[in-house]
Amino acid sequence: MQKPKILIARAIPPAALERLAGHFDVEANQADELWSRAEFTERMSGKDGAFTTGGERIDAELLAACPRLRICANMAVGYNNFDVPAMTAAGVLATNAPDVLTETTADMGFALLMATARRISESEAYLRAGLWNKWRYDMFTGTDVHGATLGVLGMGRIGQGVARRGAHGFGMNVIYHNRSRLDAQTEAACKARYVSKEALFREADHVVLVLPYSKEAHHTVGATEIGWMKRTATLVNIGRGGLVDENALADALGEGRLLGAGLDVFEGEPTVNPRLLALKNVVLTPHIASASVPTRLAMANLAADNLIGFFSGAGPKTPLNPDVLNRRA
Ligand code: 8YV
Repeated sequence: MQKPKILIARAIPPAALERLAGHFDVEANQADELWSRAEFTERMSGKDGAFTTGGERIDAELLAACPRLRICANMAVGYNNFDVPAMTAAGVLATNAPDVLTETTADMGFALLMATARRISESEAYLRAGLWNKWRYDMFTGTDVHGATLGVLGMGRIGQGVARRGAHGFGMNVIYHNRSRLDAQTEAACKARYVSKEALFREADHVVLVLPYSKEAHHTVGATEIGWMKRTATLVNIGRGGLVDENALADALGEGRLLGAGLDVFEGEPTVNPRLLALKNVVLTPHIASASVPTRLAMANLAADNLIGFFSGAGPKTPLNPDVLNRRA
């Protein structure tokens, strides 16, 4: 029997590629070329399945060009690159890669929070530039993390991980806002109190954004929300760049209306708004929140499990539109 044909859109850990090659007729991209939309569509057109990362857009237009396609497995928990309703309509299964990256990503949220509050990047740049010639009482004085109020916007698995770190590790007073309130047991485990969005921005000393991106969530944090924040507060974004109006943020950071920001994701990434690059009080990292060696391997293996499970009949582990499976059954 012919093996299903799959496209692996980007370079992936070799161990995951080896597994996939054992099950499928694989077209890989270990050279990690960035294909144009036309080239990606062309390569996808004869495939039964695809291994995608967060960057490949799967929408009605692409699906129309790929009549054989039955599954796209994303190596990311976020799936704003998928038009899930269009995939469901086309009978194409969508899967993502949740859970395996929760703690690693929460670690990074906390790392950015600390680096921002304690001005780590700015002070390191100063030292490396050879400018450090004496101690001063107010040199790079930042703000405290321990005992401060942590506001988590988006209290899914990763948000809860950030909240637990703050509450249990740093004695923080944790408040959160989410589309729906968590059950009492989960709130207790995170020692977190539910507040309105406005109260979160007004009360928090450190705000961490961990909500998924959708059109409705575009610029969740704009001039109004930033205006609610304390001048001594920090903002961390490990969700998606589009959640924040970067120009409003740059205005506030530049005018001293906010102490600092820690950003792992950007509206036009990998291009970064030059206004952010020019500011000292912002810590910038290139979308690496899930980037530990074991976690990236686990994410790739979960995407591979989804492809292998789907085609073997055992079933995918983390389907986003399981209706597609029921329809096929
Ligand atoms: C990925 C992420 O590394 O999982 C997500 O949603 O943002 C990151 O962990 C990125 O999307 C590339 O796949």
